[in-house]
Amino acid sequence: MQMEDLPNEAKWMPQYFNQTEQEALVEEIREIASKAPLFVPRMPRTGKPMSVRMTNCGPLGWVTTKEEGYRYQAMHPETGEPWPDIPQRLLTLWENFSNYSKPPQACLVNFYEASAKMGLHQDRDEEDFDAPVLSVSLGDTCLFRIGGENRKDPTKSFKLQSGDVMLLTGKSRMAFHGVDRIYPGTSTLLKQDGRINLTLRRVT
Ligand code: MD3
Ligand code: FE
Repeated sequence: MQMEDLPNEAKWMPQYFNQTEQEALVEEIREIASKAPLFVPRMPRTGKPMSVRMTNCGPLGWVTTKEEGYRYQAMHPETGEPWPDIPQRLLTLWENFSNYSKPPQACLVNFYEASAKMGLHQDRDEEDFDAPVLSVSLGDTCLFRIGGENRKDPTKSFKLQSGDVMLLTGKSRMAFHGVDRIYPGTSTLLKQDGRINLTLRRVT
């Protein structure tokens, strides 16, 4: 398997999941979204909608609303139901690559339509910054950008394709990162244009 080093100790495993595994993952995500529907995340205070839609699986899920802002919680913000379980193949991925003793507590599912993006940000709503973040890309290719711990640090851009896995560990855990664009029509994995990103995390 090829594993590429990115700045600040991030690791990139292009095409880690093969076509069959990607199809199985999409089916598992569909089942999750049927129980825990995609919701529109809203910026704290302004209530401005983000362009991605989200859901979660695992004991905790990341949510954001105008009134209560960014947080992890055990229930879906609209249905009030607990999140579905994290699929076994993602728990196995975490066991194989996280180098962390405890299992992930949250798996955020981001769905990007062709026009969606995610601005440069840091992930800092977790209490445990020692645990890595593991990310899986499915569907259309995107242009991903990662920098350093300060917003002004230089960034590096590259394309993430369906089946790619990234491990954010060490200094990269606090790196600014974002998704600048989606390239619609670059994958036939999903029934529609768009991209799914899964992030596995430890929260507490
Ligand atoms: C670098 N997701 O959910 S995945 C996010 O493609 C998020 O949906 C993007 O940023 C996406 O917070 C990027 C790659 C990723 C995930 C978490 C990171 C990169 C990261 C945490 C720290 C540093
Ligand atoms: Fe992030």
